[in-house]
Formats: sequence, C-alpha cells, structure tokens
Amino acid sequence: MNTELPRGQSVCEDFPRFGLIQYAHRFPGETEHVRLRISGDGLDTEELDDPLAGLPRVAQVSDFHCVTTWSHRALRWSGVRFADFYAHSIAPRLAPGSQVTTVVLRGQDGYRTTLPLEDLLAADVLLADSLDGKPLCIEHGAPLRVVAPAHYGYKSLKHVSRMEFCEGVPKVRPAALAFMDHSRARVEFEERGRWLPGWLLRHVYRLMIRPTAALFARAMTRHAASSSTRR
Ligand SMILES: Nc1nc2c(c(=O)[nH]1)N[C@H]1C(S)=C(S)[C@@H](COP(=O)(O)O)O[C@H]1N2
Ligand SMILES: [Mo]
Repeated sequence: MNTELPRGQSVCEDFPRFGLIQYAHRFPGETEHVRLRISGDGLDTEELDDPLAGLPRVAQVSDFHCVTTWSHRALRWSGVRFADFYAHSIAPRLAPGSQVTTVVLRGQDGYRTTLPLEDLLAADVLLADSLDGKPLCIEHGAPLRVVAPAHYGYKSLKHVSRMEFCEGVPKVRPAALAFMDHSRARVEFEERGRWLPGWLLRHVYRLMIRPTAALFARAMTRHAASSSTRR
C-alpha cells in the first residue's frame, strides 16, 4: 500500500470513536437490524428493511482520513457498494426523468451530511456493516455506515438511517458550523471546509484531536455502563 499520506495528515495508530463534540453523547437506538428510510424528488418515501440483503458483498481495505488531520491506515471494511445499492434499490424506484444530483445522509444520532450522487457512486464508497471481519461496533457506526475513503471522515456517516435523493442542492442545516462543511470534502484537494483554505484549518483542527477523542471515549464508556445495567 502507498505509504504516503495526503497533505496535512498524520498517522494515528488508534482508530478512535470520533466526531463533532455535540454528537459524543448520542447513540443509535438500533444497533443490529438495518432499517433505512428513503425519500426524495421523484421517489416515494419508503422504509427498507435489511437493505443490503441479496446485494453483492465486497471487502475493501482503505485508509480513513479525519479532517482534524489524523489518519488511520488499512481498515478492513465489508458491505455493499453504494453504487450497487443505488442501481438495485433506488434507480428503479425513481420517477421517469428524475435527475438526482445530491444525497442527504442522516444518522440515528441526528448527524447529517450531503454528498453529490456522483461521489457516492465511486467504486470505493461502501455501505459497510462489518469492520475487521466482525459486525460493525457502536463506536464505528453500527449497524450500518457509509465509508467514503476519498473524502474526509465527516462524510463517512455512521448509524445511517435515512437517505434523501434530491434534484439540485437541498437546504440542509449542516451538523457542524457552516464554515466546516464542504460540499465534497475531497482529501486529495484538501477540501477541509468552506471559505477557509485547508492548510489554515489543519492547524486549528489539530488541537481538537486529543480532547475530542477523550470526550468520545468517556461518553462511550458511560453509555456501555448504562446499557449493561439496564439489561
Ligand atoms: N452519525 C454520525 N456519523 C459520523 C459522525 C458523527 O458524529 N455521527 N462523525 C463523523 C466524523 S467527523 C468522523 S472523523 C467519523 C469518525 O468515525 P469513527 O468514529 O468510526 O472513527 O465519523 C463521521 N460520521
Ligand atoms: Mo472527523
């Protein structure tokens, strides 16, 4: 595997549970069974039960790049290619003539992001339900997450529960502050955020790694303790 990391990134040996601090204490209600609500322009709203069933499975090894500059190398995911899911489950349901350009992804924890459909159709974008040969754990997105290695981690949405297929660019309130939310967030072009250059954001974001990872770990410990006493 290529040993060079993208600009501004450094190797992180851990793969921390991570995200925007306001989501640290939010957890999915359902971690085993996948249910996905689809809706959009030219698409009836529908609840798909076990949406990966019957689709070709793929395994993939890819690096994960968080916008705050940590990268974890060679993660072993498996699941279904987004492109296969789209071709099988979305395209045939669309009204004739619909021109989907943007997909809104929403997680059970209320987190949300958007990506151009074209980016999601790339061959390395997965709907992953497994990491390291095991079912996806809560830390990393159970029961289903997006894995989009060419984009910063904030586009790899965990605990996916809803997808909206839109014509044009929908008005979605960003989960983060607006300046942090790039419409594509491609790692190769260091599209860390909107308006401000990537190299500038790097320095600010780097300071957030330790406290954020610590907060997410503490929240996970507390959640695990409270769910085991409830059982
Ligand atoms: N649902 C949801 N997805 C999310 C986030 C989140 O807080 N909630 N955080 C994003 C960010 S900023 C990163 S870096 C990755 C972290 O993935 P990990 O927790 O598996 O390391 O998840 C992304 N997807
Ligand atoms: Mo991130």
